[in-house]
Amino acid sequence: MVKLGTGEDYALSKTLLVIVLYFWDTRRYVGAEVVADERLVQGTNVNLGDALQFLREFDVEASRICFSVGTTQWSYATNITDFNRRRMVEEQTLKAKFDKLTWNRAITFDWTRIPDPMVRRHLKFLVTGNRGSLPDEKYNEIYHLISEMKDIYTHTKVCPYENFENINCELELEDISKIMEESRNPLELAHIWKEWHDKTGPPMKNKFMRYVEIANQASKINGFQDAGEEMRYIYEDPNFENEISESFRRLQPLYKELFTYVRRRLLNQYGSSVIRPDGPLPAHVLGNLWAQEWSKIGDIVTPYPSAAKMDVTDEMRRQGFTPLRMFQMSEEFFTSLGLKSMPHEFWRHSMIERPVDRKVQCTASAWDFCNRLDYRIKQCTEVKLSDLITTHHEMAHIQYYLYYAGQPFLYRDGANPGNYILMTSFHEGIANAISLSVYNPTHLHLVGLFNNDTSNYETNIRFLFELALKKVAYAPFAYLVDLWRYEIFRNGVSNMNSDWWQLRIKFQGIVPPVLRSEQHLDAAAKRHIPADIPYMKYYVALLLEFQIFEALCNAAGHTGPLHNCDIYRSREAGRILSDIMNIGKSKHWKDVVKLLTKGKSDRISADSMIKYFQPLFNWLKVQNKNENIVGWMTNQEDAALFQHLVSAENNLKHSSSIIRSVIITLLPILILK
Ligand code: X8Z
Ligand code: ZN
Repeated sequence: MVKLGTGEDYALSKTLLVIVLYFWDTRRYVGAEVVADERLVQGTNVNLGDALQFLREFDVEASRICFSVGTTQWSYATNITDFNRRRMVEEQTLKAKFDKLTWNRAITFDWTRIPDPMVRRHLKFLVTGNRGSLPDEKYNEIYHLISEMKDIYTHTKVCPYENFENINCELELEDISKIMEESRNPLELAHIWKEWHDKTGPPMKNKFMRYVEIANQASKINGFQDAGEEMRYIYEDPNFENEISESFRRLQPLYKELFTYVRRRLLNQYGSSVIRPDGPLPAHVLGNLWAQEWSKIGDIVTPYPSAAKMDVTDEMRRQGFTPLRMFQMSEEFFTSLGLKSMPHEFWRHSMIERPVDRKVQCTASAWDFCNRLDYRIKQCTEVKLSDLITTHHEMAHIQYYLYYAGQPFLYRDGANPGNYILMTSFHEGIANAISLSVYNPTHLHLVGLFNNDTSNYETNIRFLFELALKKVAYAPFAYLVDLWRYEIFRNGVSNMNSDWWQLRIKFQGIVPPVLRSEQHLDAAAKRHIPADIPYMKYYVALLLEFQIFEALCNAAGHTGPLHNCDIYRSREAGRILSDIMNIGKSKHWKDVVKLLTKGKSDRISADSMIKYFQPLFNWLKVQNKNENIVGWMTNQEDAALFQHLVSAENNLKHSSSIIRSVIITLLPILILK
């Protein structure tokens, strides 16, 4: 089953894996060989009839399994009981067995020599991006390692600030995130930051090192230099890394302007004991545990606080909105574009409010049950603007499912996680492009929720600034997470933490608030690292979001600043959307971008994002004109914070301002632990 959103993924337990491996077809290596130029493990069968037969059987069985896994996952997510969990796990076991058997059968074909391009593409999808080539015990081992690292991440609890006896150390990630968003006490923030990073990374470090070793072994068997190269292979484009790095280079000036303005406002808030006027920013004061997006410090840094605010929650409540009305309004947005209504089953089975009688997982998500009938949203909707945006976002995923329903299973979604990386980027790109059209002065005015002057300059700058805290601030983080992983897979595990902070300081201008060493593994404080989930797809999705939005706005005949565009009621925009959604992943992503841009480009690019934020960019340049430096200057103190060879003593002697004060405050804790 396919589920997009913020839901949990359900790992198989260790016991399960043992069962799976027991069933695993040991004919795996029959006829398999590594072909250097085509890289992937493949066999010798080039019979088209055999391949078609195999793919037909695969399609039927994969859809059936997808439906049964989806049904039990849905039951569990909307009614958390032990019984439902057990049923879900049983179905997942069967799916895991099926996945392995599929891989075993797929590699008996020499897909590179099968004459039909569609069949070739299908077979290639079935053999790429998974570790099926490992011998059983190694496959088992890496699976366990990932599941143990995920367990450490999920079960980490930390002690609150000013709790010297270390009692009540029960803060979980949700509580921690809330403190990072809401606290304005830099010492409390540094404490929580340190607690989380100290309790996630170090216990995982050895496991992570072994994981790197086995992942690389699997990729080598598959014909790649290392696991990073295999991760990039999924993008089906040898020039992918260059294209992406070029897009990032283009975004950097905008990021640096935003960074510089935010630093000045943070300096006003916290003073020079916390913020150095020309330096990088410490990771703990940006309203997010990973400093990946900064929207939660809007109250400190957003300009023109008295300009009209786009948050129309109060107005929605005044007008008596309900969750059902929010869903109907979203549906009307899509039908106004000429897209599909939600099917009967959607209204019948979706969970659009938090039930009062049972425990559920509340994170919003959109579900495809793979039977071309059943599509649902799970959302504990509250009457507020952010939930209205989420409703449109999730419904855009359902539209995607509805449009590519006619494609074979593999073009709707891949049988293994590697394969749907780009699908995720397009899914998220489209859903967020729709969100841009809804969370927008023009649209909210048109639907009667925003009753202020939409052309007011300050209102527009304020709006763009708040969005930039989310989107522009996120770009370098989304870009660097996998750069780090590529580096580790390529160069080994000797300086992992200092490599991480070098990238953080280089691309984000972020330093740790307290001393770090090679005992730490701060990248592992982000879920996607222990969970083995690729991250570059989010960077691609970010760029695509704006590229798709601009293309839709052009089709809708929009003129004027891009951020004021609303595609509501544009059949032309709807046509582009349905054309690209229909394709699913049956074509190379470059063909989809070509279609989107009416043949003008086949590249992922930052141009649309820059265009969108251009008025803010101009405004920021004026605001920053008296700054000594736009961006950040690093010095030895910054590097000393994370370079393991530098002793804590040395570091303290040289460090200044914020860093020193935080270190001094935290040193007893550092030493005692
Ligand atoms: O991991 C997620 C989603 C699941 S795909 C919760 N996201 C990234 C993150 O949290 O870092 C969504 C945005 C980026
Ligand atoms: Zn989404």
